[in-house]
Amino acid sequence: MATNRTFTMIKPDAVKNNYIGAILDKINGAGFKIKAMKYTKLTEEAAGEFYAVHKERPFYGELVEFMSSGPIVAAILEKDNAVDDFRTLIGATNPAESAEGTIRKLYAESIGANAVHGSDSDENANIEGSFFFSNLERF
Ligand code: 3AN
Repeated sequence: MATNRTFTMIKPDAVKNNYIGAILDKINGAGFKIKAMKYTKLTEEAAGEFYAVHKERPFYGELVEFMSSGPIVAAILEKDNAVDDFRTLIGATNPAESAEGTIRKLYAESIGANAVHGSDSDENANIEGSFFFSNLERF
């Protein structure tokens, strides 16, 4: 049963390339409401914890280093079928394989520096949102 919330980060590459505004515009234009948001920077330790599920994957070190390399925008988004619809909006992990018009196709640099994160399940959306936001920071 799908819930109506997902979690996203605008990653360091997209922040550095001045795409925050363009990406938020795509998100709102696709019908997502912002329920929580912050501009922040992950320490290496926090990035390692956030991506702990990928610990055994060969790109884990690179991923942690990249995600702690500069500021990000974290947000909780709301829409019917939020998790699946947001993953459709952002496109495939590798921007070379992302569909035309998707956020990663438009704004990502590479498979690692791929502009945005989107939760892959309702359970992870909840865990990831709670990693960044207290109940007092969600509206
Ligand atoms: P997605 O974010 O599309 O769900 P996952 O869960 O397979 O993709 O991977 C998590 C993150 O790890 C990706 N967003 C990407 O930044 C990074 N990543 C995935 N595959 C690679 C790879 N082959 N090389 C470097 N980074 C990768």
